[in-house]
Amino acid sequence: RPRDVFAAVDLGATSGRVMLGRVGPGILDLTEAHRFPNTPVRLPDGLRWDVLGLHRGVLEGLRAAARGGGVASVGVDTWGVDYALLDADGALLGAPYHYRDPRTEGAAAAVWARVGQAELYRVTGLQHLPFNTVFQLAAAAGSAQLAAARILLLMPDLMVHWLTGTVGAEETNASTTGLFDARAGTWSEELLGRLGVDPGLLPPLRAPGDPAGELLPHIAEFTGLDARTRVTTVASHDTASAVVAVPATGPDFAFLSCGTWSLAGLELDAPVLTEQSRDADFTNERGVDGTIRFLRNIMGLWLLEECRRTWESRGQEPVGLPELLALAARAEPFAALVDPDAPEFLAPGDMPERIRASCRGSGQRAPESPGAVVRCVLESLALAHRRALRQAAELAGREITRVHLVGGGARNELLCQWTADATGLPVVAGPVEATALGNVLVQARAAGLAGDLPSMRRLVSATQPLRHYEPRKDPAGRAAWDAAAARTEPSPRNP
Ligand code: LFR
Repeated sequence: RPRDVFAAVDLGATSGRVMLGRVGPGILDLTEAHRFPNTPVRLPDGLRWDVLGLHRGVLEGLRAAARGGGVASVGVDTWGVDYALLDADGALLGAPYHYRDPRTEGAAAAVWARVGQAELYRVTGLQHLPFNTVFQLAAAAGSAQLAAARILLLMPDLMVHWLTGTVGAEETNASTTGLFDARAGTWSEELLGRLGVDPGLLPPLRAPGDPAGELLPHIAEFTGLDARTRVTTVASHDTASAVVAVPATGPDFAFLSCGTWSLAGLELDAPVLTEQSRDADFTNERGVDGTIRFLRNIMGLWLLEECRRTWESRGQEPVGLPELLALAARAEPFAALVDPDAPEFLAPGDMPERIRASCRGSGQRAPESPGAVVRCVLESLALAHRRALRQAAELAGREITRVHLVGGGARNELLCQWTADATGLPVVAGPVEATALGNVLVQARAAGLAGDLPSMRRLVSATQPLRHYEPRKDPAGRAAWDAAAARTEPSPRNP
């Protein structure tokens, strides 16, 4: 069988999967080889990722992928910012922390004492998120673990290291650390020096499309993959892979990558590092081919997923998404709204109660029934999408004529319709599997089977099922969204 299949390992905050993609002229198909849960573990000293379990899931997935034969290459993407530390022997130093672990509280102040917040932004272009790698490292300062560390590997780079034995730092993900110079596209030696981070910890950069090595013999043996199977560097930050597979056919688009997070923004040629952009909490992350993903992180469907987990753990019904969405569709419109980005929503725990507390705190009636809570979450998210996209267009001096909503959220019809209504823009929803498709496309391109970004996007547009949502046009409907938008204020900037 010809070797024309690409295996995309895509690890998300709640599950991991190995997808198989085939690419050719007018062809882009994706099938799932294996899916497994990603369950964080709370240890006495914090919330950790089960990276050994993830590695096992990857291996089982690759073994399932090998059964059909023909796998030419493997690529790995995951969420951003989190890292593992290895010692001088290459051994893993403890289970990596989860970005939702609260140990970073107060760490930003230690960083800003050395490099002011405004200056940090001018170099890195990153929105202040308390869990950016730079703050996690500040929280770890002085620990025995950091003292023993010789290599820091971001999550996808760790998975690649365990498959190939090679070390590298893929640049789209390196750009989420807060240690990377957004303009130069390299680690910032200057920041590392001033923050006291050993530059030797950070591996050399790799770009999407670069070779990442061949499978280690025991991996080839366990999975049944041919020992010549390549591992290819992809846009290893999941959001960067998702943006590759945005099915845009023209330039004036905005993207909304909706999963655990909503990443709302624009693709630009150069970073926007202005004070206005910092004030509006916009981030400049690297995309493929030197592009910049100019976006805002919005708390996203985490709010809904965490509500469902809370209800499920109490044996409450319903927890199924279709049932909850049907209830939300019938609930009273705009009864209560929250700022999805309020810091109190970040950690795991009782989400319905935190939402109610936030509503009471802002003088609103707290949503009681599951339908009312879900309506509150989805309307609040749609309004956050509106605010972020309007600000992005203004800050970048660009016009937006349509919104591409990709990722799991594209299945959520209420979220798609309300995003169209709130923004007043047409929303093209899909593909749901944008991240895995972007992963596959970059591998296929390295093998000579795909072209530049616009042509990869045309292929996605021509082959993947998409749904179109038009914004409501009736004046009363539009006025209701405008009034709701006026009620929602952005959360106060972090101190
Ligand atoms: C999405 C994502 C976001 C990043 C967040 C934490 O999965 O990668 O882009 O801000 O997770 O890493």
